Amino acid sequence: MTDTAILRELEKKVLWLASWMIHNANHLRENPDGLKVGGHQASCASLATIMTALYFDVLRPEDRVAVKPHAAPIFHAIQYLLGKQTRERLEAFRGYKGAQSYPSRTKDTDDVDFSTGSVGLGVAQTLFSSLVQDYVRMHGWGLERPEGRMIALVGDAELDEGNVFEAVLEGWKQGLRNCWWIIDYNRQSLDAVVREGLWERYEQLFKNFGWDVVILKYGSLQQAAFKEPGGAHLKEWIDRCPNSLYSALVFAGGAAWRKRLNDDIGDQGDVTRLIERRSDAELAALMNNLGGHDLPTILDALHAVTHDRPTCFICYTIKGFGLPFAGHKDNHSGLMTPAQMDAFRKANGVRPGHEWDKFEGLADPAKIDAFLKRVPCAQGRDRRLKAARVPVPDELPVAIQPVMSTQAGFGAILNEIGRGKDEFANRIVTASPDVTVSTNLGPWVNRRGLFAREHMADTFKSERIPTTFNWEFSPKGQHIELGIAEANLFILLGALGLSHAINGVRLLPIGTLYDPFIARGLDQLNYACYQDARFIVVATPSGITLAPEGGAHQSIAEPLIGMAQDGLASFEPAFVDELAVIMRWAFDYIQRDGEATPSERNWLRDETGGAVYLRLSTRPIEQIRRPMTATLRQQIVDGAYWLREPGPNAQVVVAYTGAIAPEAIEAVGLMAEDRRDVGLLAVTSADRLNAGWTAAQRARERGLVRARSHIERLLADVPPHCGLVTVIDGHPATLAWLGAVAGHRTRSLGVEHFGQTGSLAELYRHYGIDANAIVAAAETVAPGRPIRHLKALP
Ligand SMILES: Cc1ncc(C[n+]2csc(CCOP(=O)(O)OP(=O)(O)O)c2C)c(N)n1
Ligand SMILES: [Mg+2]
Repeated sequence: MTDTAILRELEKKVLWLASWMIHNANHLRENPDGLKVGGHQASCASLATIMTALYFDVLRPEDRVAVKPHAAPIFHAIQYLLGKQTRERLEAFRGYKGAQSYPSRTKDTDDVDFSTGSVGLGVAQTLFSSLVQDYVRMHGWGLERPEGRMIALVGDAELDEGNVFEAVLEGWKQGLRNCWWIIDYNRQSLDAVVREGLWERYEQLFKNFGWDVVILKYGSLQQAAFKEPGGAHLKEWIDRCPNSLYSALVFAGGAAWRKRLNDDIGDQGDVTRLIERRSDAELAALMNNLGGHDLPTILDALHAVTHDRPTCFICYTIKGFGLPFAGHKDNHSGLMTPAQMDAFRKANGVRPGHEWDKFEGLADPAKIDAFLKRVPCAQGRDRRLKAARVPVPDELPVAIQPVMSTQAGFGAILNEIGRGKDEFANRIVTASPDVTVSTNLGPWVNRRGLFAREHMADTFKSERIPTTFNWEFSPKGQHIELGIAEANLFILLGALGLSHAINGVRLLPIGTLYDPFIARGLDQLNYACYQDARFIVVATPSGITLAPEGGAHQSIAEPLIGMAQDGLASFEPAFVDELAVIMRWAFDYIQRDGEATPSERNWLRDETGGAVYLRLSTRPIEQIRRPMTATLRQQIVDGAYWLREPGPNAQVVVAYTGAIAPEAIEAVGLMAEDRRDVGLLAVTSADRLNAGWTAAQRARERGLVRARSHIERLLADVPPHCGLVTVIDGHPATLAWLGAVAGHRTRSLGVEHFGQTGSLAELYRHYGIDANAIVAAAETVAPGRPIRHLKALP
């Protein structure tokens, strides 16, 4: 048996197993909820041949792949044959702890390299992973391993997603190498058949950005038929045939092909004979033999790439190839009926009861078994690499000015780190989408330089023109400057933040952007977190506090995003000493990979680690001179501390977050004469406070009656009658829940509308988060005599 013959058997097997897995989940397994299970049998089928060629032959252990979301069952079937997936998980496909509907790095157990699901993101992830591989190797790390190719199996409709092209543009700027995108050009999306001639646009586009483009249109049967007399006419007909008609004829089968071909070109002698020489089945096989379903064509094309240029393969395929609904435009969610499945089972030579057997129905099990054992990509160690943690200094020194913003503090802290020659400073890599200077990364970049594969001098510097920033590129630079596409920033952070697992080399990535533009890359941020990538994102400026900067740049929802985003710990410090503590913790936190058991101290799952979001501000505020004690440090990280502890008879507590601190402090001062024992709670992380509180409640409900979260301890001695006013330059709901912790009457101030420009005083008054508004709110939740310092409200 030749290797190609074995691969043909495996292709059949893979399609059978994927189809059976989906069938089992829908028709055989009990699904009590009345919900559709689904499974994308058609989407799987169009990639079955390409994935067979790739996984069983072309891939090398160092290559990494993002599989089109809907081809997950094919992927799991392949891993099953390679001994990396269990039958139990296949049987539980889409069920509890079963194989996932879309390949998942974090939830699947069979070596998923990159998660997919939100179309377009996995595609871009491979591109940025190639850049990160270059970054790592250019810095002299990981050279003991061979260079891998980062490969995306792309659904053609994924190319509708703009993020793919943002990535292509960035890849061109950065000198992308070792990246393959294999497009499953089945000319179908979810709803319908795609526009004619898209391949020509793609071909031009990719070539424009420096990619090689390889088109796999005709399979080897077709190529042979084109050489027969009349073959040229057949080829011409195929080339002219609209996508929809081709799909419809694929669905209709051999007799329909014959009729249509005879009607269109059957009067041309040679070609008539070419058609007539074939039975209906043979004719259908010929017409269905597109490049993407022809093993020899695919293998030749993939093996022919011996260079490192980025390469796009446009592979003509048929959605549902080999299945009864092949080519039908409605097949996306199509499932084979039990009768169709039975026929398919027989066609595959599978006996009832032997559906999961690896070698059932295969021509030469012993040979195939031996072949599977030597499949190149399954050789060697784990695909998930490990990298030691980079030691983080106990403290991050920073010279704190009497009046300073958190953004300036961030720049100053990194500038200090930038002086270092140690491993810690060397492993930091920063990135920014064209806001490097305006987010205060300038001093760091001056020290550490920009990254590029080739040296590029700063022309201003070489021309001796005075300039603040040294914009010099080199392979040793530690800042990756991106174009203004926040989507790319988050995908890059995802790739940098997985370098320990993909390249075996740990990086400490920091990305900066303006806070409102988190929304621009939000799905990418979610995607990076979903993959458990580790990075620090610094968003600044934020809120309405950026005042004259303009209404369009104000952010409201981001604190809530910070709270709700899984895998992301969010902070919004007010003072630079807090920021230094949080950043030190963050550098450690992003490297953790321990157990998910909550700590009894704060009920957070801190040992698991995660990514970190810092919401900073450009507002210079008066800093507090104070010693940084171990307790304060811990409380800052846990999410809150008393800036002024409320007395035993406290009538009002003000809880604030971030740059609005001076207004909260002022308001507390204004109330001091008329309300007793006023407290001031500094909330450095609403996210962590809230998560700890929720976890502690859950623990109590499960019987751990003594479980207490950090916020519960902080509020434990605040008398029940005390009113609570919360204030943040962001959505008021961020802190509103504080009232529910111990049942205090609460009024939450924040920003619900945005867009006005002006001075800080004007805007804080306009949106009702100034000292006056805090005092007025306090009066409503903490009755008593009028507060004398309450200024007349406008
Ligand atoms: C961001 C996003 N939007 C929408 C969807 C829903 N969706 C799933 S598959 C699909 C069409 C995919 O078509 P294509 O990439 O050509 O794959 P095929 O099914 O043809 O294999 C859509 C719209 C999604 N998964 N992600
Ligand atoms: Mg498609």
